[in-house]
Amino acid sequence: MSKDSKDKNRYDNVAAGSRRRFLVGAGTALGGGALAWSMTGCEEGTTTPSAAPTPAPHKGQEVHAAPGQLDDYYGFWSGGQSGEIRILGVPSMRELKRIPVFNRESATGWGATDFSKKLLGGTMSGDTHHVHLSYTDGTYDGRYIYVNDKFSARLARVRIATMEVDKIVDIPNSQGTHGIFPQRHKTGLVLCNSEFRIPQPNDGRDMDDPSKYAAMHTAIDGETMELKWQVMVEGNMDLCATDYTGDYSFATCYNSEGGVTLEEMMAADLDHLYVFNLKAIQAAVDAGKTIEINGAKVVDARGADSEFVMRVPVPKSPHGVNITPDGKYAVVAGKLSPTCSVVQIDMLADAFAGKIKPRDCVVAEPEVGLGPLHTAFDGKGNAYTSIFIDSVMTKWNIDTAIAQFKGGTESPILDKVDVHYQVGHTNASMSETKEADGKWLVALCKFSKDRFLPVGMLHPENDQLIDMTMDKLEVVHDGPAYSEPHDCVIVRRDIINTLQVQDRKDDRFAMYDAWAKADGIDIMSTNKVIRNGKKVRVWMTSQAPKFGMNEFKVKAGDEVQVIVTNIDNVQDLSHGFAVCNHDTNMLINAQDTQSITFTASSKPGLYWYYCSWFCHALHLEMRGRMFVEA
Ligand code: K7E
Ligand code: CUA
Repeated sequence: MSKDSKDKNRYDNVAAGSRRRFLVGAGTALGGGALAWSMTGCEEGTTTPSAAPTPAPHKGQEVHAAPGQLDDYYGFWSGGQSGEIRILGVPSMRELKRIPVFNRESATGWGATDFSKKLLGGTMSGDTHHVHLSYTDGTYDGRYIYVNDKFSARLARVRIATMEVDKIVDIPNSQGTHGIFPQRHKTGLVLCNSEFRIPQPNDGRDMDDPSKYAAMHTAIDGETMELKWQVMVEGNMDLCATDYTGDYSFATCYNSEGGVTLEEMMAADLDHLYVFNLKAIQAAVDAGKTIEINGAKVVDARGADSEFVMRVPVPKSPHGVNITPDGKYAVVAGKLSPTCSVVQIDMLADAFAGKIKPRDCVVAEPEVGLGPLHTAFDGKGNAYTSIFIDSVMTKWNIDTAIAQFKGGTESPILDKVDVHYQVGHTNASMSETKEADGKWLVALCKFSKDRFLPVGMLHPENDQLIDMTMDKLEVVHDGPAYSEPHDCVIVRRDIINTLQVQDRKDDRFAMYDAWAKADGIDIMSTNKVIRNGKKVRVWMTSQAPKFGMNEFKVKAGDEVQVIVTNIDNVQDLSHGFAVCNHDTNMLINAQDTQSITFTASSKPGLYWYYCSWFCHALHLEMRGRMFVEA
């Protein structure tokens, strides 16, 4: 038997055995067998590549982008523990750019420049899971990208015009900030879930008393990036969503048990979808009915349902929550239940009013496969759910699922396609807007196993592209990805408009302008060294292929700040500024200013500085001498 068919059999056996169980408990398929299988699917020791059979020619949309041909969509991928955001073209899946966010990046100097250091505050790593764009009137407005940091409970914003981070905010009273979602009716609040429950306040009290732990649903103003309020709940929160009207936000709660071990967290057969009533919360905040914890205004909504929070019971350890493009339903993926729960949003008001029970708002619960995680939509009434354990994408019809829940006999399941392997997030073109267009679906697979040349112990992940325009789903591209994108959004290209040269409108420029004013210089033309005790400030221009200054002098151990303005006014004419043997490099785009501060070597001598980004035929000559005097 070939290795492929052996693995296929093993997969079939595990999947078939697991499907018999409606709910998955600790120690059964997810706890033991299937997950363990997914980790050990390959034989031990070295592997040799064995390619899958060549697929039949694809009959759907054009996938390949020929040289010079532009993609129809931008894909914004989170970068997981790399701390970054990535931009891909879809459908070619070509990686176009990485935006450093919470990570220090050598190429651009992000995390080393003065501005980025100020934003990062010395925390130089991040775990980005969820990347979402700002909205106006139910669709993307092309202004901002928001992304979470799960490591250190932060929210960052990227200005789309520059594709650079312009704000980072710390989220207090939170650990494991995971699901985030901006409001969709306008650029309003960005809601952020803390996944890990902690004592409130977390100051050494109640450390080993989980009954006192709580989690925060936090509202950040998407315009100012300031903290507005927090709602404290007892259970942990995972994924986040907002409706299309500004009335509600949602959070899945997989640990309603309040457990602190795996077994405890998986005990209950029903957990919750938390529904947050944003107007009631805002009214309480406005009326001062909040407590203050570490400077945050906190609405305490622990325990029972109230005007602020309602708990809709759903099976079991739910993960993703996604809103249909028509705004009618929230689809909650069961994770440890092979079901998705469909919650009808316009029934929630009656449940808040006590006229019906929260569970009455669940209008469908189709069985979609083992380990459902996230759901995308085509805008035509169909849902596409990623199924982790089965390694499939399941296409199902929402109306048929609702009819089935009422007793109908037609199966809502329309198709299942194998993906390779263990898919986490999925998303589709414009899926999270009212303009969902049903063109391209991606499956972000956590494991790739035999799909690529072996590259050592850590394999790439596999971001697979699926054509969703035909009756049958068809995988049309394997996209190896470095660790570890969780989520992505796919955005029509006409929505994204970026600058070709810097417009100098970010907060950053106010900082440089203030320094320039203090030093009495013209930032766009002056080349000057200004000494202030042990501090030296160097103002310098750059214009291909020359820096405005061929040399400057400092003293050993000086604190040196170099501020470089790129006065080239040409698209893609970027320069770098690197100082030899000083761990110092930064990128300066056309018409941009960047600054970096470093300590001059304790060893007197000559240190060249040079342009580190290729800019001109005489790029190698674009350099100068820094003299470090004793
Ligand atoms: Cu499902 Cu962090 Cu969105 Cu990973 S989360 S998959
Ligand atoms: Cu300037 Cu290379």
